[in-house]
Amino acid sequence: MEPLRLGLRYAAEAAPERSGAGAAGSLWIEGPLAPGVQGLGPFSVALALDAADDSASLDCIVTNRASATVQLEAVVLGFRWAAAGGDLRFLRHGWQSWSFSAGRALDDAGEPGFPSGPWLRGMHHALGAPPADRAGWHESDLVSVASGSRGACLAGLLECGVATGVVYLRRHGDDLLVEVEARFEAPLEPGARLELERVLVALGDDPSRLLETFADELGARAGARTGSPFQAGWCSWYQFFGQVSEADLLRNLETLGKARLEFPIDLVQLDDGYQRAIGDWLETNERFPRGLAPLAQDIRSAGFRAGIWLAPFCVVPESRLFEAHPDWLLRGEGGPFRGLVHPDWTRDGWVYALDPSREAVARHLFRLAAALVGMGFSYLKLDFLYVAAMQAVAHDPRVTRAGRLRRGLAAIRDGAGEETFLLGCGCPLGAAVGLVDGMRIGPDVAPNWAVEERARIPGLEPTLPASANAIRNVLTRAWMHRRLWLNDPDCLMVRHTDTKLSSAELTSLAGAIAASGGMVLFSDDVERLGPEEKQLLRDTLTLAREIDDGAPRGTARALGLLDAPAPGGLVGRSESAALAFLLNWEDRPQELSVRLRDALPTAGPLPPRPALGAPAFESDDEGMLRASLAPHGSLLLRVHARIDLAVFCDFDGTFAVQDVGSTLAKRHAGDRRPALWQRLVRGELNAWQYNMELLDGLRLPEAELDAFLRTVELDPGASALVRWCEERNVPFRVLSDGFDRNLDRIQQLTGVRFAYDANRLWYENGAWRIAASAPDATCSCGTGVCKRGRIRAFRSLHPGACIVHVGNGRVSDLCGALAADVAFAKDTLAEALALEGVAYERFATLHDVVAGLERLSARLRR
Ligand code: 9PG
Repeated sequence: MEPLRLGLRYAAEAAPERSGAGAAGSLWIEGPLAPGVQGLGPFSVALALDAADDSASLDCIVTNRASATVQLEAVVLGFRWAAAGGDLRFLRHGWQSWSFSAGRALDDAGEPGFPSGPWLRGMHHALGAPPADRAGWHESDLVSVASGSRGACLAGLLECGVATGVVYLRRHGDDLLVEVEARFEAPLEPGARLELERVLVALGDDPSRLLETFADELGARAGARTGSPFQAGWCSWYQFFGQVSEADLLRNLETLGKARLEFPIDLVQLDDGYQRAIGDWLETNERFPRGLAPLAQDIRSAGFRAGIWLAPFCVVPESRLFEAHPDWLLRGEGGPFRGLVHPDWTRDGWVYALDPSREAVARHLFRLAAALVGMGFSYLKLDFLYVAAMQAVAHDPRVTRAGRLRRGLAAIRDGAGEETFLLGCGCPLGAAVGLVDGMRIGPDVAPNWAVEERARIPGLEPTLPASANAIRNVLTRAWMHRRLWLNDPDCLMVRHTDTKLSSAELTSLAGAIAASGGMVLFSDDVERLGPEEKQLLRDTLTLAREIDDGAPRGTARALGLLDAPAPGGLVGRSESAALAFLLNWEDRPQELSVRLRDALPTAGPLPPRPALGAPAFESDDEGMLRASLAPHGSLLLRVHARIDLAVFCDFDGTFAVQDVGSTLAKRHAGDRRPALWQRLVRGELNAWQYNMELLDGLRLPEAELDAFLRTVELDPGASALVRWCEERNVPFRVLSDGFDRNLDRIQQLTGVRFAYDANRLWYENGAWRIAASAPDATCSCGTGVCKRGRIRAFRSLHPGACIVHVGNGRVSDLCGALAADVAFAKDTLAEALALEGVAYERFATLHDVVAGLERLSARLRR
């Protein structure tokens, strides 16, 4: 990659209403893209270049040297990729959640014209109209990667809420020209100094890997929030849409409570349809007679987290907010700016946008989020966020479009607090990193495969609600997961009624979600689901969680990322297996094949197993898999990786210093404990029955448990152990007779992620409830999670693996230690193993275990 040119787009006078690409009066000036300071027109530009072997980052500072304010539209950094090779394709990445993202041919035609005008184009592109001099260039928002016979090349802007990045690409003979436009679109006062976000360019072999590196860097710079536990829940939208009622929600809540052990979800989210008017989010309409607070309380007492949808920047004239604060809106030509058209939301269809560049608006957003959280909602789905960042006139023109979005989101984050899960939706991607916990990465799913005829709008088809559109982006944006946030692939639907989706299409949606390892919210009327539909739901939850489990970064990669019309599939990896998803995009049956070895080089000896009722398939000695797939049908295969070494580790007293369960029991059931302990010693109770007697029904306030969990410390070598395993692809799993909710919380508090098996814990009607998750009646351990059982199950899938168990207790760890090949032990486990005459390695901290594993793996390699 060669640096080529540095350009500036600007206008001599600040005129925000004219801001935008190639507006009349817009000037262009350029110089060489070279490190150091250069004068360009009224500006001085300082460029720092940090080049490594196959990547470079560029930081640019622009100062206005003139005596008048100038309008800086964009800073352009241009590069040449010499002799890029033939057959170039590139990722056309869209601006916001719903925008089209997929590969295209890098032909000479450039970005296709948009048939429905700049305003609608501006809904999905950073720019409503590209600069006139970009004719013939291809365009991509935030980042792009091009790939051909000679490798791949990435360019992007590490957006942090100042500028908006647009990448332009075009062929030039044998070369590829790539230019990153950092769109600033704001005035720069005399002497003012602007530090732009870093531009990253990189060369490599694999486009997915380059995008993962880009996301790693962006996530690190913008402080991405990637540590939330796996999200599993229910959402009202895709079953009830805008007509949802309180009765619908309560009915589903009740069914979900009864089916808690069948469907392991902990979130119930109310979507659009409850509010009095768009803008008045704290007031409900006649279908929600009791208002929001009692509903949040009902959801929480039933043992679920309460989630709610809102479009915090949207306002309609029917709202009290519009009436009270007409001055809070972004402005357009001759009136308030029209953010979008939505006939279900308002009489005349026009929806207006709040202007977060105003202090008062930021305060309002803060109070709104705080009020919802105060009612008991701990999950906010923030929708239609792009309206705040459209090309419109703001009260304070110095706040850029990305800055408006970021200010608004920051106010919501401050009001909601650190513990609330914020989901971005319809959201420009770059500027939201670091503020949201989850992000919708594609168009809406729908109970139909393709876009409905009546909903078509020329140019918008690939972004409109349709399951095929949603799946496309799940595949092309898989690299963002747990690098920028948790990916939300949008809802799973499993019903066969109230839908036009065929069985094959439903399963394809489920398979794409599962292999992506993203969030799983489902949207069906639960009591109407039949046994097969429930099975599909359960399996999808299990598989997606397995892919997401423990990995600090997303693992899923598209198969043929840049292929048209979309990637052929997706491979997600867990610590010991992979899920390969292969989709027939065609409207007719088709035979498809995939070479598994390319997708997963370390497949183990066991044959792949179909998941989610995948169709029959054939495989040959070369590792080629073939299947006949129905129209829009798919193949989902579970492939077990080849494993030489695996580590299972106890939690209480081993991975963590404290014993969570027994400390709680001591403190809060101290009076009952001695008698129960005697019964346990006498063999009248087994370990799980002891837990049930002690903890099930315990009336300890949630906040008190949380306060205790904050005091839990991990062993000093805990994160080193996890890292050691991660770096060597050694599966690591905590096996605990403790509880899922506590382990999730401790992971969040400590920032150390790990996969685990543990019992279920939830808070229902003011008391804690527990359920065993993997007991084994044939084992003498009597625990809720029999460690011998877990280890045997693993061994059956990975014959030949050397299995290590690490533990400290004689009750729950003994059967695990005996089932493993190598035992690390301390405390009563060490005593028990010594008594049995079983060899073990003694350890004091997990640092000792790391050292022991180092020796063990050296022996295994010999
Ligand atoms: C509620 C819905 C759901 C959904 C959101 C969002 O382009 N469009 O016309 C378009 C319409 C609706 C829409 C997205 C795009 O849905 O994604 O999950 O919350 O709002 O109104």
